[in-house]
Amino acid sequence: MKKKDMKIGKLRHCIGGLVGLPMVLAAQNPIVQTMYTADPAPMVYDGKLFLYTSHDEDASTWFVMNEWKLYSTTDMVNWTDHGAVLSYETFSWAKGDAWAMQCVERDGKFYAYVPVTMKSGGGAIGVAVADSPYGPFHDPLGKPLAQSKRGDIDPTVFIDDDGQAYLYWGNPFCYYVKLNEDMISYSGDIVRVPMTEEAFGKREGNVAERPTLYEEGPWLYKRKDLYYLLWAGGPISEHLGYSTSKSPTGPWKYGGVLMPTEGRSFTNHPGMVDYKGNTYLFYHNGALPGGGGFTRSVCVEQAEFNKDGSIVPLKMTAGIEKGLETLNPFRKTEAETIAFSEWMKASQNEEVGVFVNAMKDGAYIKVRDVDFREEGASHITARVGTTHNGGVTMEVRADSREGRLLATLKVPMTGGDNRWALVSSEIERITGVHDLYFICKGNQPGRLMYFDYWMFSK
Ligand code: FUB
Repeated sequence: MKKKDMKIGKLRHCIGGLVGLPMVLAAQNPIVQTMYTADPAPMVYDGKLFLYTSHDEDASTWFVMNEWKLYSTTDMVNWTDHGAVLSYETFSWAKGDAWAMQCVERDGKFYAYVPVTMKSGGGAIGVAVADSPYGPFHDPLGKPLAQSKRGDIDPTVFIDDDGQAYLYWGNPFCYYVKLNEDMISYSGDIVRVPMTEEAFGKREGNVAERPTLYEEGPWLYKRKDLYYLLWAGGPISEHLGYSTSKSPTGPWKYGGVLMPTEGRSFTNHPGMVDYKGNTYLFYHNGALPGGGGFTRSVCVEQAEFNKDGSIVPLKMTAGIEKGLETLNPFRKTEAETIAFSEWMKASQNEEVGVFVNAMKDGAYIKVRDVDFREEGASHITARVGTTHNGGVTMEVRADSREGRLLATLKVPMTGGDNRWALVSSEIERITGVHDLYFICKGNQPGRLMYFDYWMFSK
């Protein structure tokens, strides 16, 4: 079945079955509020958690997805947007459909495995390489890496302790190959994983080609000596399930439901990683305003394991409650480092890279656990701009949107987001750890202002 047919089939099942999910104000989930993101793929490198995602275009009524985005964190509550790092156009032989990808590091190089639709028709798995997690990525092959000619989507790559790397992918079948050490070729045949009830559980109802719960989105993860294959399970709306094995190639044993269906998106997609002593499950739902099956948002929960290695089932929650470290306000912090925001949209350009746009009066950014230390801060600087001639300000407040007012910065007319102004203000000294709020004010219609970075000084 072609990529498109497969998804139309899914859509038919989901129409009428969507459930409203209230936007939880001041929550941590979804992680990204400044655009729609899906298919989270976490990667830990050099002390940082990187999160690659696909990108659902605004107001999509289909999987309109052209590029892959990158976010990072060191505290699990403030996430920095690094913009689009890869697009289907990276692959000269592709014509679109930048769906779920995963990036892994090997010997200081970064390998991004992606599904795309080929110019010649049909889907395939490609690979792109970079010297840094931020890119730039290039296509070393100039052609697909792997292709089964049936449901070639959702690649996941895992490098075992002995150095052997495995590439899994597929919907409705699950395939794998053993990657060579160069990570851009493989040895042996493509293996189709036996779709047995023992491996993936039994599906009820119309099971023609899908006798098990496995649907798509495999993610390979290892804990102690046990291998976990997480996947999105059917029938739609999807839940997350998992299987375990003593070997990275199976045989797999069905482990149960990891996350039941909920959350206003008819797909879900797992990504699991260990970071700073915890294990995190990333997934997506339709939690943002305007969110749904084609306008999704990535979220995260902390995962726990039972003594026997089984995973404690997870519900979708408001997110991580406690940050892992504090943020230093005396260093330049990008405006796109965000714990939570509303009515803010992210963009990027050549002048400043990624920045955020306030789309209406009251649009705000929350940054968590900012540590002014005992010595405190008495001065703030921010790079901002607007196309409006007066009447636009940005309030900086501590602890809540109505909390202590530290500064009201006047935003000068710069004339476009390729022109910026540095504004600054003395503030009454603030010490200790606080959440910060940047609240954009003004009654002008349309985009109110744009915001690039901020920094405090003593
Ligand atoms: O994002 C497009 C597709 O939806 C992915 O490839 C699937 O895993 C599902 O999330």
